[in-house]
Amino acid sequence: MTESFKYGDGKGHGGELHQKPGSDKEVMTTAQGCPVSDDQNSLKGGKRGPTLMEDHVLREKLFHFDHERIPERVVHARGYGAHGYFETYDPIPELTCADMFQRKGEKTPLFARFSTVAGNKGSPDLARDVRGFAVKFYTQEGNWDLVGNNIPVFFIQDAMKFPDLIHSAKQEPDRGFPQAQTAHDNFWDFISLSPESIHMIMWAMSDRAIPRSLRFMEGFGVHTFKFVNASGEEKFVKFHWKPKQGMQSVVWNEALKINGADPDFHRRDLWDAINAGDYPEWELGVQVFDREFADNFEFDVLDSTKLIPEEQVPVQKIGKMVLDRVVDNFFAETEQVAFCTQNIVPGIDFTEDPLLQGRNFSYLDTQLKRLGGPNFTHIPVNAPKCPMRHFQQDGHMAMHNPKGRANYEPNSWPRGEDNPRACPEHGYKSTEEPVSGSKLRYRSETFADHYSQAIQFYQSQTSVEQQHMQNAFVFELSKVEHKPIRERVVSHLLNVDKQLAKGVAEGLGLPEMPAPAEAAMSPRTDLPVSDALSILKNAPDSFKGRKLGILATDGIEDGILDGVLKALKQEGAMHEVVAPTVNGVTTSGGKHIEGDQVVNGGPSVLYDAVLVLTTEDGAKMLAEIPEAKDFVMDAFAHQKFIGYVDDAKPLFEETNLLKQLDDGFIKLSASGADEFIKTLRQLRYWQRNP
Ligand code: HDD
Repeated sequence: MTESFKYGDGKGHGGELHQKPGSDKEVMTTAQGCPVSDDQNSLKGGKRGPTLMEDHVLREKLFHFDHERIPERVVHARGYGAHGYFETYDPIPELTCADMFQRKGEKTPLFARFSTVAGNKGSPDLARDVRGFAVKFYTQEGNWDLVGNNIPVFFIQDAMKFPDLIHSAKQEPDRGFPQAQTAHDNFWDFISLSPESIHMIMWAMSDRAIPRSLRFMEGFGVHTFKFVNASGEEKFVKFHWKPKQGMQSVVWNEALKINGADPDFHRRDLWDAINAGDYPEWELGVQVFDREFADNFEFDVLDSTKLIPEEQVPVQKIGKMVLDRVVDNFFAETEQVAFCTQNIVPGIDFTEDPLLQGRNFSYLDTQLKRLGGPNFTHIPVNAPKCPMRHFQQDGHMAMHNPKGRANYEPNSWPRGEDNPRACPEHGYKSTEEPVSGSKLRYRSETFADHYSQAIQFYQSQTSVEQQHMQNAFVFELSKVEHKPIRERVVSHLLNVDKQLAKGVAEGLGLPEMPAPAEAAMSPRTDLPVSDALSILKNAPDSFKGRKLGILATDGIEDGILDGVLKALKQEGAMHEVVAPTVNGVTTSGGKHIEGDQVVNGGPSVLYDAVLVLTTEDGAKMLAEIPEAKDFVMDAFAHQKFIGYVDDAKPLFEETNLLKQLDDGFIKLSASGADEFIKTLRQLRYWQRNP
């Protein structure tokens, strides 16, 4: 709904209207404004019908309902958005004349949308998938759309291959499944025949593809762009979003269970955090480098399957994004937002990256299909917040056609707001770039190294992360039915890491090791480890923004509960009480604590850590409930910290955990809450190997 016009406020198009008696603000009307007397019964000839064609209220209601859906996005259909602002740190006029970076502390409004790629609109949030990270900045010189992902590289080097990549990743066309997952033959067939995908596939099999929260992931512009300053000097730039909340992912078994327990896990988390005033923030960082660096860099900076390690070109933070407002209406904003990579502003320019050039066509084109006409820029979430003056007119759903007589150039009518002209001095100028050469379909030799950065990525992970990757390959390939495809993937892994390939081959029970895939260039094994590529090496030292699940029964000690809740609040963390009934529990002191979840509705996978707060009788009762047993056994298997009181032991005994109490179990006393929360800052007890 637009900001200026709300249905039924009587201000539609001509200011205040005279209100008829009885037509107060609560009276329902048709879309034409006619008051409705009954919206539950159709108009009939006789009490039992037939229904009359004359019923304009029924016809309008059904007509509109029949047309509620628009085509979902062909990729990134499942997404969630929020409003916020970008705050500029120090001005950077020496790098770019982009208006939003010129004034310290200035706030630029923005809309961000996060998404999974492969799944349809109703698919679960915790699919193993790349996450879209798209931001629309409403700058004073037009909208800038930075349409990135949570992974800094891409599967393919040329936009020509995009439809093939996506066809292979989505449901197989004959059977229409699997949904929202790449664990199937077509995807791995394509990957195994496209060595350029191997670097990205290492990322996709890493924990990056199963983030704990949209708030806990990095974002990347992926391509190399250009910054241009007022004197026309240009530099290359890569964009990074760094979450102030720190990075965190789930483990795969947890992801599978979250999808069942709460398919909306990520969107609910973002909604809850913003509504609770815990606004997520990301710093925008730039890697800026010149042509000389680009010419000497090991890889082609126009190749989107490569990154530039932060250790080689540091990330300079230039501002931060704060998401502080949820949408009023999901469809109006999140569904209708139309990101286009071609939306850039003076001070920023494209490079010849062939993936980016293809995207610039595809996004504009797709919005026409999705939103039904060329006037999607009139939809409030897409409309720039700066003045717009042009001669574009008419078309479907034109909400504001230009005023005045002039609608063509050149014209001799008086200049003014209604009769604008192009301005060579201040208008957008593409950077000058000499272009020559024969017309040809070609992949540059400088794009030919497909394994070196895959090796570097793998070597930069901790052993826990490497193990997760190996497990992910085994899981995905175990769903592939055609054995030669499995073998072909392992043949590529042999070029990345022999141990990894061996582990995957063993996990799949391959009868023999295939020969390594032929490589166009011999892979480099000497690229230095880049710590920035690991999640765990950069884990936050805080439980802020995380959630503790408290499994509670009647009669629990007030002192312990109060201490934990106080310490959580101090840390900026949240909690939920999981109780035998959703009515909650009564403490030994007689206090009533509301339940947030009932035991079979709040499994421990929904929480970052758990606490079992019970009495001996309570624990015995929990020991009889299968879901309560799963609660602690899953928390244990997912390497979570488990707080407990001595009385919880019958539940641990029943689940065989009593023999396995390790340092990830923390016994709580009335004074131990602060220590407990401090321990939770480590987020997982990785030493516990399931
Ligand atoms: Fe794309 C949507 C990110 C390559 C064609 N893409 C889309 C969205 C994101 C990305 C975040 C969702 C935007 C939203 O929330 O509405 N895409 C990327 C990244 C890429 C990339 C980071 C590589 C660096 N995409 C890419 C290529 C093409 C497309 C090469 C086509 C040549 N992408 C599309 C699209 C979508 C889209 C079909 C679907 C819906 C939409 O655009 O608005 O045009």
